[in-house]
Amino acid sequence: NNEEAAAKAAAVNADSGAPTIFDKIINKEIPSSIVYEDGKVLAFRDINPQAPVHVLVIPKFRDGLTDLGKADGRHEEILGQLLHAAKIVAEKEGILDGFRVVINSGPSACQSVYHLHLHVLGGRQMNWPPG
Ligand code: IU
Repeated sequence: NNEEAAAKAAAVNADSGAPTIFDKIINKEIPSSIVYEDGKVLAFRDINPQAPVHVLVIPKFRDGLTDLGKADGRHEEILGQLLHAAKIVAEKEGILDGFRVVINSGPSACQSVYHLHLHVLGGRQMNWPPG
């Protein structure tokens, strides 16, 4: 089932610090549907959307941020920029009335790509608690 698949992916991909597929998306070596981009941040549609709007917001320069659990003081500025970009994405996508921002950090959270990313989800009723 989906949960088992996610857990397996998380285990296989557990943080090695190696480049990820997101670097290829940043470098436009593989195509993506870009929603917002500036000098520091890229936002593109998730390939496996979990809601009518499902956009990933990532730093263009990972700088050790494989996951949020690796954040330290030097990342404060980019962390703020990522959250601000999430708001810009929500505005562009017309979901400012209600949207969710999720960060999966580490294997127990089923993180599968070790390049920090914010999920911006909306366009339907979001339920709580998440799984
Ligand atoms: P997670 O928080 O690490 O589990 O999220 C990774 C997301 O990246 C997940 O929702 C995938 O569908 C998504 N994704 C993608 O959009 N494009 C890709 O090429 C790959 C994963 I690999």
